[in-house]
Amino acid sequence: MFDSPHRRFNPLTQEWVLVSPHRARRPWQGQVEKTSIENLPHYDPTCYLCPGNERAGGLRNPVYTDTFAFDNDFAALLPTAAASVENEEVPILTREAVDPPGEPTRLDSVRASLLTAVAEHGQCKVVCFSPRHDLTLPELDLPAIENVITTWARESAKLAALKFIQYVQVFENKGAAMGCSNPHPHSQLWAQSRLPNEIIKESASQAAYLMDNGRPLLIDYLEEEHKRPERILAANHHFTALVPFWAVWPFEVLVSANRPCAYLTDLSPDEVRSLADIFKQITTRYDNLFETSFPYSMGFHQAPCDGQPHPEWVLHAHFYPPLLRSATVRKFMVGYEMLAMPQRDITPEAAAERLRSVSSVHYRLR
Ligand code: H2U
Ligand code: ZN
Repeated sequence: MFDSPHRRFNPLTQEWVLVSPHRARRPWQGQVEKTSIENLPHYDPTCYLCPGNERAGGLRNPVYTDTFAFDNDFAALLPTAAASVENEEVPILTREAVDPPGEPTRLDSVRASLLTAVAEHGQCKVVCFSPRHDLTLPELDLPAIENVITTWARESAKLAALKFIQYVQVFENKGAAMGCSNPHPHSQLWAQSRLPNEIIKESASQAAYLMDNGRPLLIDYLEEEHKRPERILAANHHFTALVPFWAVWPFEVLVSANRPCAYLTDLSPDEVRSLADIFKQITTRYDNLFETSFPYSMGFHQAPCDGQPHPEWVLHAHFYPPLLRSATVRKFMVGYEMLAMPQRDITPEAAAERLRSVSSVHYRLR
């Protein structure tokens, strides 16, 4: 069945993807990506993220020695019109102020008119992985990756503690192909007062599944996948990495906790170590696939921080890389994908096989 065109269902988003395996060999004469610059300096005096340098907003970075978190100078979300929530002098906006009593709090329940707009408040942070300008995640050693994860957890918790925040998105855009503005290894946190689209979908699906089956959706899914490990890339006691059955991007990867857990802060030190190990393995295999610094957008899906328990939620990360065939040929989500539904040629099983077949030692460290 998987040799001919078929559709697969994503139970997290309740959306379908079209798979056309017979098309994987079609010729390509379109755009090729530039390969990334491989020889960066340890320190770049013109980089706005390097230690001690001045940022675009005029503030100066400290001479940091491990991770470094700061308020985004060009934040997409603001706590109030102009104030920073970290400034104790300024009154902090509360949920009540954002959502006056009696007002709907979620976008899915806002259907007042055909022209609907509601205020969105939030805070955006940038987290640098390392003072080194030239090291990406797979090139960091395990303790450094653990430190990145605990920084994400700590910064998420600080943002989630703000009364008006309902959700914290941790993500990394890596590589010029993904619109990343600077090769200095960094990630972002966007915290906001209402749930974003993907979280509305995943929340509803996971809650409904738990209600119907008495078990979390992703726990059942992992059990199913572990029966026949054709899509599994790496697994340890606490986490599993696989190309999901319903993957849209050619080399999409899902990294899921093996137990229900809502937030990055729920992870024990052992679990953080396990997650760092899985991250290092996946990002190393990515880079080795085309012997290039593999671009992607990656991010964690944590439960909403709405003060409610979330037994349905299983903390996970999605990796969405754009490359298809080589370091220079990417997949475009255009035409049919924009107008109808996502479509892929290479099967998730074939993608997993290719990722498993490359070395687990980074090509630049060999
Ligand atoms: P990317 O992860 O997509 O490269 O974005 C980098 C972020 O860094 C971007 O959101 C912020 C931009 O607003 N930034 C600063 O906060 N200060 C700066 O000096 C430059 C970039
Ligand atoms: Zn730098």
